[in-house]
Amino acid sequence: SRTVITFGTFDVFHVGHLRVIERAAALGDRLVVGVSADQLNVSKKGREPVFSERERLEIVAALKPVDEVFVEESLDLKRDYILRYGADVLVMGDDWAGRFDEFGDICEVVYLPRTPAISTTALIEKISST
Ligand code: C2G
Repeated sequence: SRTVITFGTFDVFHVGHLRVIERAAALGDRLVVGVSADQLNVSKKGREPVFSERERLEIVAALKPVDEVFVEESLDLKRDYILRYGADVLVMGDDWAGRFDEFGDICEVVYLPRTPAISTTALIEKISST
């Protein structure tokens, strides 16, 4: 059986998140999702997520295509996570294209096209301007 792993913040969960998760799941038999820790977000994006890691984890864990979730504590642990969860495929949206090619020695690396015109940042701007 084929295990797929993907990572993300999944803050203010939207259809772009759902679609990448559905397409990732379709590439294997079991989908494991690493949800970025709050602290990782502060260092990565310079702000706290709207929803806490516990809330984001709870939402992602409840999705039908998702078999297992964990907190992604650091971007530098990707190789460890791939090995720990026995992933055969690493899937990321193509905003990360090329960034994880180094893991091609232990798994297949796939970048999927992002859903156009939707992002958490755009949503936050839209909501705060109304
Ligand atoms: N995504 C998408 N379409 C959008 C928005 C997001 O396909 N319109 C995808 C991203 O490409 C990513 C996933 O949804 O694969 C999660 O996106 P983010 O929550 O923005 O994740 P990010 O903060 O980039 O975290 O280790 C990597 C990081 O933890 C990824």
